[in-house]
Amino acid sequence: MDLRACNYESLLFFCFSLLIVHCHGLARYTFVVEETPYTRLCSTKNILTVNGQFPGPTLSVQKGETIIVDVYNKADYNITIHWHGVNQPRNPWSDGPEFITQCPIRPGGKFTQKVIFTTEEGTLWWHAHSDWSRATVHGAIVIRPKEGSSYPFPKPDEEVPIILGEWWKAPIMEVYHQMLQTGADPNISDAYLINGQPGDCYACSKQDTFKLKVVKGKTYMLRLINVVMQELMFFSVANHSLTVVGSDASYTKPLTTDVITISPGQTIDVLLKADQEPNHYYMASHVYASGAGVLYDNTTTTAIVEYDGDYTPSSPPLMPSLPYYNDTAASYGFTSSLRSLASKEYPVDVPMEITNKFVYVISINSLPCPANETCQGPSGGKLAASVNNVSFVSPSIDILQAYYYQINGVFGNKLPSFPPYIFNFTGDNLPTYLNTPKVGTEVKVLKFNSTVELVFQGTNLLAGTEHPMHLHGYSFYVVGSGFGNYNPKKDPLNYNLVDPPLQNTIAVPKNGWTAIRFRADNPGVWFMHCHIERHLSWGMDTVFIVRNGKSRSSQMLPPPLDMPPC
Ligand SMILES: *[C@@H]1O[C@H](CO)[C@@H](O)[C@H](O)[C@H]1NC(C)=O
Ligand SMILES: *[C@@H]1O[C@H](CO)[C@@H](O)[C@H](O)[C@H]1NC(C)=O
Ligand SMILES: *[C@@H]1O[C@H](CO)[C@@H](O)[C@H](O)[C@H]1NC(C)=O
Ligand SMILES: *[C@@H]1O[C@H](CO)[C@@H](O)[C@H](O)[C@H]1NC(C)=O
Ligand SMILES: *[C@@H]1O[C@H](CO)[C@@H](O)[C@H](O)[C@H]1NC(C)=O
Ligand SMILES: *[C@@H]1O[C@H](CO)[C@@H](O)[C@H](O)[C@H]1NC(C)=O
Ligand SMILES: *[C@@H]1O[C@H](CO)[C@@H](O)[C@H](O)[C@H]1NC(C)=O
Ligand SMILES: *[C@@H]1O[C@H](CO)[C@@H](O)[C@H](O)[C@H]1NC(C)=O
Ligand SMILES: *[C@@H]1O[C@H](CO)[C@@H](O)[C@H](O)[C@H]1NC(C)=O
Ligand SMILES: [Cu+2]
Repeated sequence: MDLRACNYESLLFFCFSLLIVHCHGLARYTFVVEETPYTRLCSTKNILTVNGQFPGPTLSVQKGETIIVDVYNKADYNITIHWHGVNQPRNPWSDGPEFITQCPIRPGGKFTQKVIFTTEEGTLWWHAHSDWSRATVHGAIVIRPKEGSSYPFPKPDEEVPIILGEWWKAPIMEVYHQMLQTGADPNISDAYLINGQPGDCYACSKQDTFKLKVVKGKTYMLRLINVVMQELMFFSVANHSLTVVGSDASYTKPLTTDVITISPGQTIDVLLKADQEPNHYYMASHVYASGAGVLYDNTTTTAIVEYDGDYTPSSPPLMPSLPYYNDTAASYGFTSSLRSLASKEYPVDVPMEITNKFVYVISINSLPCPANETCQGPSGGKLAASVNNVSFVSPSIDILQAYYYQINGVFGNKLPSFPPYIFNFTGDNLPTYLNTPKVGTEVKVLKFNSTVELVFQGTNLLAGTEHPMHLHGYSFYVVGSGFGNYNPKKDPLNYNLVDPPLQNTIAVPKNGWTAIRFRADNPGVWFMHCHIERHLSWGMDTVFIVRNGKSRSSQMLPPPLDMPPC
C-alpha cells in the first residue's frame, strides 16, 4: 500500500499492522508497549513488545518528513522511546533517554512524540531508552530518498531489514537488577537473533530461522541494524560478497567485503547480489569480543538465503567463515575503512576551525562495595565505568527539564575537558588505584554553532575493550583513530578531512582512540554514551547541553504539554 496516497485527508489504514492516521500532512503512528508471550529455544516467556511484534514495527518515512507517534505504556515498567540517529533539530523533548530529556512514561501513561527527520537518509532504528527494556523494545526506521530522487547506486530489486538481536530466557529486568546488585558482569544471554529468530545452530530452534527468498540475478539491499545489548558482531553471507553503501543513514563509498563488523547502535546498508548457484546459503553472525575474561554466548546465529528454483539444496546450507571472536584486526580493519560518499550531490561539511577541543578518557572502573552489601565485582567491589574519571549517575528529574526551568542541584557543569590525570592509558598492568572514579552528574555546556573536536581515549583498566560511543542530536564525522595513546602533536596530521564517514555511533578500538568532529548547531540537551548496555549502566555516559542561538530559528522548540511527570 502506498502511504503517500493517504496523505491528503484523515483516513484510517492498517499498514504492516501499524495503525497510521494521516492528518494535516503528518503521518501518525500508535505504539502500544505491552507484555507479549514469546517462545524460542523451547521456552515461553513474556517479553515487552511494541504492538505485540518482535522485532517491533518498521517505521517507513521519506527524507525530511515529520511524524507523530502516540506511545501508550500498557506494561508494568517505566518506558521511554528513543529515535536512534534522528537528529531532531531543536526538539530534544521527543528524544527519549530517561532522566536525560524526559521522565519515564509510567505504567498506564501516554506520551505523544514528534519525530523530525531532516538530513538522514538510509536506515536508523527506534528503541526503548529506559533500564534494559530496549532488549526487546526496538524496530527499524527506513528513510527513503525524497520523491523524485533515488539512491546514489542502482536501485535494488528488494530491501529488507536484518536486525541482529540478543535474548535472555530470564526476564531482562531481573538480569539488569541482578547485575546492579552483585556489582559483577551480567549473566550471558541465551541466544543471538536475526530478525527475532535464533536460527538452527541453537538447540530446539529448527523452525525459528529467518529466511530470505531470492531470485537469481536480483539485487537485495540488507538494512543491517545491530540492536544487540552487550557486544559488537561479525556478519557474513556464504559465497556472496557484500557491498556496503551506507551507515547510520548516510551514504558511503561502495565497499566490497566478505565480512562486516557492526557495533551496537550502528546500521549498515549492504547490497547483496544473488549471483551464485541456486542453493541455500547461511547468513551468519557471531560476537566480536576482545575483552579478556568477558563471557558471552559463542553460538553463531543464522538465517537462510534461499534461491528460487528447482534444485536439491545442500544440507545443511553452506556456512560462511567468520573471523575469530577476538579478531581485533578484522573488526578495526572494517570499521576504519568506511568513507563518506563526498560527491557533488552528497558533499561533506567537516568543521575545519575548531572552537572546543576535548579529550575524553572512557574507562571501565570499579567502586568499593557499600558496607551494608556484598559484592561480586573485581576485588570484592562493584564494576563501574566513567568519562574523564566521572562515573555518570542518573538524576531523578530529567536534565532537560532542570535546564529549561532552571532547577538547581540536578546536574553540574564540571565534566573535565581533558583527562584529570595522565597515565599510560593503554598500558599493561596498570596500578589498581587508577580503577576508582568519582561519581556524579556532570555535563558540558556548548555555545550554539561552536565546533567540537572530541577524542575518545580508551584505557586498559580492568579490561581493554571496544566502546561504541553514541551521540544523540547529532551525526559526527569520524576524522581519525588508532591504537595506543592519542598523540595530540602527531595524530591530527593524519586526520581524514576529505571523506570521513558521518556516523552517530563509532566503535572506539580496544586500547585505542577515535577523533570526531561536529558543529553544535542543534540546541538542546543531548546524551552521549557507550552503546554497550552494561557500560551505559555503569556510568560511561555524559551530556552536552547546547545553548540557544540568537535567532528564533536557532532556539529550542517549546515543550509539549504532555511531558510525562517526574
Ligand atoms: C544468573 O545466573 C546464575 C548462575 O547460573 C543464576 O543462579 C541466576 O538465577 C541467573 N540470574 C538470572 C536473573 O537469570
Ligand atoms: C561456496 O564456497 C565454498 C568455499 O569457498 C566452495 O567450496 C563452494 O564450492 C562454493 N559453493 C557454491 C555453491 O558456490
Ligand atoms: C564456546 O563455548 C563452549 C561452551 O561454553 C566452549 O566449549 C567452546 O570452547 C567455546 N568456543 C569458543 C570458540 O570459544
Ligand atoms: C584470541 O583467542 C585465542 C584463543 O583463546 C588466543 O590463542 C589468541 O591469542 C587470542 N588472540 C588475541 C589477539 O588476543
Ligand atoms: C545500603 O545503604 C544505603 C545508604 O544507607 C541505602 O541507600 C541502600 O539501599 C542500602 N543497600 C541495601 C542493599 O540495603
Ligand atoms: C604504555 O604501555 C604500552 C603497553 O604496555 C607500552 O608498549 C608503552 O611503551 C607504554 N608507553 C609509555 C610511554 O610508557
Ligand atoms: C578519579 O577520581 C578519584 C576520586 O576523586 C581519584 O581518587 C582518582 O585518583 C582519580 N583517577 C583518575 C585516573 O583521574
Ligand atoms: C554557523 O556558523 C557557520 C560558520 O561560521 C555559518 O556559516 C552559519 O551561518 C552559522 N549558522 C547559524 C545558524 O548561525
Ligand atoms: C518510574 O519513574 C518514576 C519517576 O518518574 C519513579 O519515581 C519510579 O520509581 C519509577 N518506577 C520504577 C518501577 O522504576
Ligand atoms: Cu563501552
